[in-house]
Amino acid sequence: MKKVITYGTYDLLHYGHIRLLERAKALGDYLIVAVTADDFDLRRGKINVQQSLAERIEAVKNTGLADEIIVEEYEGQKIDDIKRYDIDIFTVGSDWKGEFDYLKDYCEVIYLDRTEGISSSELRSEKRILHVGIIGDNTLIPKIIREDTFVNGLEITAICSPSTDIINVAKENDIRVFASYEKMLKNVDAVYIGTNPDDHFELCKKALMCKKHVLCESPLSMKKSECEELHELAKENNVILSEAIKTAYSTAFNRLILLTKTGIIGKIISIDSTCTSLMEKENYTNEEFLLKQNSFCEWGPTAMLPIFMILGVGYKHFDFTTLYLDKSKNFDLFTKVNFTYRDATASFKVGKGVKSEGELIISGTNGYIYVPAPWWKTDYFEVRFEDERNNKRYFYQLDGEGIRYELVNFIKSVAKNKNVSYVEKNISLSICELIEHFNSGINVTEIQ
Ligand code: C2G
Repeated sequence: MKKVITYGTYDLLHYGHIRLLERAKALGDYLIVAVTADDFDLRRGKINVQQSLAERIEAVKNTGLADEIIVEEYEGQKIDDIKRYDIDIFTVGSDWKGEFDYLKDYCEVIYLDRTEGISSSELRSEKRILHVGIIGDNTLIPKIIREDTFVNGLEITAICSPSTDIINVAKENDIRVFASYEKMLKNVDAVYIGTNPDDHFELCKKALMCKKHVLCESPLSMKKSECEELHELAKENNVILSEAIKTAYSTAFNRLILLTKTGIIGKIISIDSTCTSLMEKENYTNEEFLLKQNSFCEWGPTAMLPIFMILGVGYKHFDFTTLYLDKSKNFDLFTKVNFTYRDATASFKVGKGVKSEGELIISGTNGYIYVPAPWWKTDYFEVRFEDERNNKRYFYQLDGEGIRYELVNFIKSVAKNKNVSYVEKNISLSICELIEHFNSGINVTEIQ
């Protein structure tokens, strides 16, 4: 019996796929189709796959052409499969010509002509493209413009920014520059807001009232009540309001959160996170410091994220210890926050005038998870136990610091007309609430 194997994603199964499967089947007596797992597709840069693995397998099954379906999960698996299933012929479309010649050491390799004029990418892009305008001058904007090129279904078409550097990047990318936010809103379907957080509320409000979808850097506002108002406005106007914290979309971070829920380190008793980026004091005047985001606003949302995602937002007590830049108390050089929960404790440290190790430690009754600095853009973490022989290391790919998946998630929310953001509404509200307490000086102890 001649055994044939072929591989593919088979997203939105179409005529081109079916023709390939028919010809693959005709090459032998038994056809194995390997469908790529979501993780494997992510690792090889296919991030816009629309259907789940289960749906794609179902579609291949329904063709009736596969005698057996397997899942492709790792680099190098093809060699394993060919040996394990005793394969005679490996085949794929001619778009891969030459790529799999190394398999000739194990079986015959045949490239079948690709069917012209149809592809999953075309089918995906037939869905409406979301035109996004950017407002602001934060350092993430050039990264967002770059990451946009990897994401189907979303195009950055407009920008409104006080920064000439950002305007230049926009011009290089053929993005239309607007002097007025209101005018820009009329020309887009959605906005990304990356301004000073003091302006987030007003800018979000304007966009939502014009029925534009919003992706806004965290915090959405300086007050919890305003944050609530924004979520309500999004609902009333039937548009998406999504809070941007890129770490929430990093694969390693997501897997870590899921892992804590499996009980691998027992009951979680303590979480400690640290985020700092030093602005050396001798290089800036106090006026220059005050023009920037303070430590709490810039780093607080990221530092709080693992605490709120794992322990929830129902803490019983909180307090702040802060070192301010000057008497205005508008800029905290360093802040340490303690939370007490009924059954756990947590703390985070943020600083732009103090440097520390940017690590995340989650301590449990059986062991702990250690994420090395800078934990907020990590591709790696370790689960550690008393008996170090049981320690486990986890590695994941981090594309675009999480921004790429943040954009993909935003289009998914818009397409589904349902907010599937990883920063849920209760977390969004709690971030604003804590910032409001801090700015009002509630439970703040100042150090000098
Ligand atoms: N195909 C084709 N004609 C098209 C589109 C796709 O013949 N118009 C073929 C591809 O060449 C491939 C198969 O259909 O052999 C599945 O295509 P995809 O789902 O796009 O998967 P691909 O990314 O090509 O995966 O490591 C190799 C991969 O697993 C192949």
